[in-house]
Amino acid sequence: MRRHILQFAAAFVLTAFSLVTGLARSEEMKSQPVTAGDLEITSGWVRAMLPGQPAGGGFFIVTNKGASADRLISGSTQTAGRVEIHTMEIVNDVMVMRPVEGGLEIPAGATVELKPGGLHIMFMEVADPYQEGATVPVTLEFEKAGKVDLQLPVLKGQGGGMQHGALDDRGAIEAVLKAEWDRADAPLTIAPVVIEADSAIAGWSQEGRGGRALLARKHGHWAVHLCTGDAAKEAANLEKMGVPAEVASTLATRLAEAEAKMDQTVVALFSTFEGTVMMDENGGHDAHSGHSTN
Ligand SMILES: [Cu+2]
Repeated sequence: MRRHILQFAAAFVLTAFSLVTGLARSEEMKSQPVTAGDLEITSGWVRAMLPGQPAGGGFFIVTNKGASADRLISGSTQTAGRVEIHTMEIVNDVMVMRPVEGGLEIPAGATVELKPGGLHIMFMEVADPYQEGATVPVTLEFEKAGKVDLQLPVLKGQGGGMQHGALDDRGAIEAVLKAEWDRADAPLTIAPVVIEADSAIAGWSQEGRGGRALLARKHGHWAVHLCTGDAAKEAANLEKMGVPAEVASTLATRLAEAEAKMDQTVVALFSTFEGTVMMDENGGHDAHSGHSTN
């Protein structure tokens, strides 16, 4: 009885102050602590995905209370084709995600936080994008602690003081490109990504080749419209490709600014893509031949 009253009181307080304590409330909604050997995993959650988005991020905090290091080596879930461990860092003003090679070390006595904008697990090939309010069952595998089952609530991305809208779009665009072309033996590097309204241009490179992809957002879902090379640098060309005039000039300006800050040997790869390859509505099978054009 006493417990019920406390719960009611807690719920009331949380509701009454939800505007100012939004962050505390979402803390509350994250997964409960799970212990496995010397490890404790807390505050797990998965970011809600947009319709059609094929990949999404998952986050948690892991504390190693033992005297020796452990290592997160893999993850799996029935809800995704595969789970990868990623880092995200800003390189020349551009967010770059890459797999953590050899697993993620959890040093003795340390707490490692997977969080938006940093380390995360990435759910790839998600057939049914995760919706807020759902729960994603995930099995993590650690070198010493073994397999750990987690139930991660799906929450909206939250705070952190960064431009989350832009980051979410960038993440969605990277996910669309990676789902199509990234391979373990030929990692796809995506940078820069410039976005204006419902249009975006992403530079990509892979195995010494590269190009610029023009993406369009329809019904909240980014898709590759076409792959090209230098044609994407000119606003007039972007207009011919279907980008509205004001958007085309802004995109071209942003692209030039972003590329100017990059390693120019990478930018030079973008020019090696000859011609323009249109993608079909679903992201496109022709895309493969397009990207392997020398
Ligand atoms: Cu990732």
